[in-house]
Amino acid sequence: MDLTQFEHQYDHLARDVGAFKRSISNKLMYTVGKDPVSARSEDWLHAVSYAVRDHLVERWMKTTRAQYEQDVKRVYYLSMEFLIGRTFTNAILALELMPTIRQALAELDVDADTLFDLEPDAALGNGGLGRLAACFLDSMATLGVPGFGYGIRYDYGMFRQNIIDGRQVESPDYWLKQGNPWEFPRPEVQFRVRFGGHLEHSGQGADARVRWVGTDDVLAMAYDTIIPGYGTEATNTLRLWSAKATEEMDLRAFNQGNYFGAVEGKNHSENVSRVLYPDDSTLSGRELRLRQEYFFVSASLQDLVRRYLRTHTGFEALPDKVSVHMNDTHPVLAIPELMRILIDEHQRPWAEAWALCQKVFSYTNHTLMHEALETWPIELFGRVLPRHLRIIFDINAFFLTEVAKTHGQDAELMRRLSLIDESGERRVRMAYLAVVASHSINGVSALHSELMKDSIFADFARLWPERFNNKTNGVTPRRWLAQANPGLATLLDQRLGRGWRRHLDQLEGLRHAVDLPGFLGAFRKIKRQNKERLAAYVLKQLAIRLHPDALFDVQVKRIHEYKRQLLNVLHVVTRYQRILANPDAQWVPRVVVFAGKAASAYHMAKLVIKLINDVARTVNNDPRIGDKLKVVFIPNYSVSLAEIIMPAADLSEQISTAGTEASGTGNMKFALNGALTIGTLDGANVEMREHVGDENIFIFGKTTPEVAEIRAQGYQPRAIYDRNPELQAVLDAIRDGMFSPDEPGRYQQIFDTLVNWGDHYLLLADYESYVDTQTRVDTLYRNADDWTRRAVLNVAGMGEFSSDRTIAQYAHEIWHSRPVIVGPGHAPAP
Ligand code: 26V
Repeated sequence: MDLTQFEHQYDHLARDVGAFKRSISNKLMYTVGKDPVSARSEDWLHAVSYAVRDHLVERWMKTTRAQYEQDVKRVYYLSMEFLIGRTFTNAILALELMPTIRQALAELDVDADTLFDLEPDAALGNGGLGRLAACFLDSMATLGVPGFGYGIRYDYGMFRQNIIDGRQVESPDYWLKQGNPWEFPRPEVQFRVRFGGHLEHSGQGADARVRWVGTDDVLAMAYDTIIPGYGTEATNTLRLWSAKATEEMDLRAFNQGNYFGAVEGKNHSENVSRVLYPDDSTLSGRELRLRQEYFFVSASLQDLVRRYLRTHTGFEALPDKVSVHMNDTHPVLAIPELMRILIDEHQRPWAEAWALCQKVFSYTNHTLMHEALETWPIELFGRVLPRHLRIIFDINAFFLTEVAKTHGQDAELMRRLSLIDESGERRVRMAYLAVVASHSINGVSALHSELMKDSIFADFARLWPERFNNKTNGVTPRRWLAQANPGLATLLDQRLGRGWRRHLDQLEGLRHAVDLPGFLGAFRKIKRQNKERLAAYVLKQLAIRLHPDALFDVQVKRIHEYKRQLLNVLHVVTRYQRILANPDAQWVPRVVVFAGKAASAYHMAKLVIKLINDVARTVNNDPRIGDKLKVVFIPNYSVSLAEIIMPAADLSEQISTAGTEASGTGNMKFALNGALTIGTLDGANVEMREHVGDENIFIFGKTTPEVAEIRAQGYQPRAIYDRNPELQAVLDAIRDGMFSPDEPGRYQQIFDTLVNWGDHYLLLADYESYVDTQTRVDTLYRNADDWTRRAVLNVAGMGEFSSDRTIAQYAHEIWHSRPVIVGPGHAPAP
């Protein structure tokens, strides 16, 4: 069914404002239980959410039935994180109901935008990896890929970031406090998840059996959320697990009058789904984290095996009906868990179980950063999951024996390939387990996928080159263009029609538009309005006035040394000093925007936040500077904030050290919204350059091979400091307290890191190239038409970076799944 038919079918609905008014009023009274005269905005939000949700439910049931009838292969996307953001607007757009809902609410005397802003983000993720999972769900539903997301329903999502006296202060994100109208609790869907205990062995040879006994158990209860597709009736399900105690109370304690003691155990076991680990930079190796990983993976595997067995006998067809995709190594326990289920619960022979695993699993790597690679001490692992440790040892023995058959007894090779790291405290290497068990291992950009084969997985890539592949990331155009940037969406609709929402390649059509009279002006006007929207937000939240004519230069992402927010700061200070030295020159006014969270224990990242805020205070209050330069750090970066920030950017900062950012997806969101990129040849920037054209992107800095070469030669940042007086002045100013007069030594450490302690991320090596490129940015910005032309050509080139393209490739090349057909022909049975 094409979009026009689809629109036609829902035309009657789109006009039926009256029906929605009735539905909203009914929901308010009978579901929320409020009288319109006393209803708060939150009550209205819930009422209208339920009214909208009803329409999704119809599609959901249709899709689920069609999936069963067609016995399609299902794709299970396992992820510890789903960074969904808000659901309401997204659902309304998927249903093409925006005008209807606005009208219905207006007639009920309720302001729609006020309601939109009340919805809390579902912030069940840290950053790129979690947001990618959310974009993938959207694309799977849109393409009709029969997909299930499986994850954890954290009570507390990503912490809220407050900035107090320039420093990050975290507070808990209790996103469920008003209730969540989008989820369906499924108390009837519960699985027992076991921890601890010990193993009992019986039988010999083929009859050998292992019993895992004496365990400490938790129940996993399902909560379902509908994932609507766009321009289709197909939907998918996101199933999140919440921990429930196996016993409500310890009755003995209760009867002895120990009421608190009676629920202690319950609280303890339910802690497993309490809170998202808000650290994406280091593995802390905490027991609760390992428990979380096993908790959701065990429930998910039990659930999918049960679903498979409802319509199949035996496991022969499992690989034809089930794909299990692991989003990074966090769900890797799915491998020994499937082995356990097949061997211990269904008495399948070991070799058969292993062969099935290798056909079912696939894995995406999202980082090469050593600190983030997951390994678990064997002592801890064996205490929490003794059965799984045993299975991993067996897999390791089997695998190394196979290797020995083809490669001989090369002890050094065995040591390197082993699933157990034997240097020091013995640890399980989760990434290696993922590689050994998966038929497909992919990276997330062309560069990253190559580096992956040269670095962490080099030995494996030699063993099994055919397993390794690339799937360059993408973003969903529904949220990141249609929803976030309604102004640009309308302009595109006028120029290109509405098809770009599902076929982002159609943006190519903009290439001709740049020469049409009035087009550049119309485009610029929209950008200007988006900048005014952001400026209004900043004024309200931070009481800082931004001039929308200034160049909006934006870096928003997690704060991390490899992402080099500090390099950006070095440029800001350079510019500050240049303006002071030459106040009457024709400066291009700039607003430099930062946002992002630091992991709570990441000292350097937190110090960078403080520095940004100190620089901002100094610069913004310097009367000699005025509107020539403004610096803002916007607190609490989140999906909903990104939806305001991305469309308002002129310049997108993607400046990680070459070879460190696996892909980036913010880079794509900015360009899609008409920002020009200043960036290194890192991650997906490389491919973005190919698609938007070298003339339309500002590339600077050392390349990956140059970075390697510099390090190999013995990098000397101090030599760069000594040779470049302007850089020297900048670093000295930071070190000597120009931005921290109340504590002059505050940034000594930052100076030392860069100049004396090796500058691990090569900021000084890229400084000059970066600052020179920023000057080229100014020059181009002076010519408004030239700038806008290039901005439009960026949008035009972004078709490739739709997550629909990415998911189509996963479906075709990794999962071998086919779309479900949901349409009038498959109307629900009575
Ligand atoms: C790492 C860790 C480390 C240990 C414990 C908890 C934890 C949680 C999350 C992570 C995530 C690190 C990987 C990550 O987020 N990678 C990002 O993935 C994006 C999507 O592929 C990609 O665009 C970014 O470049 C990459 O940094």
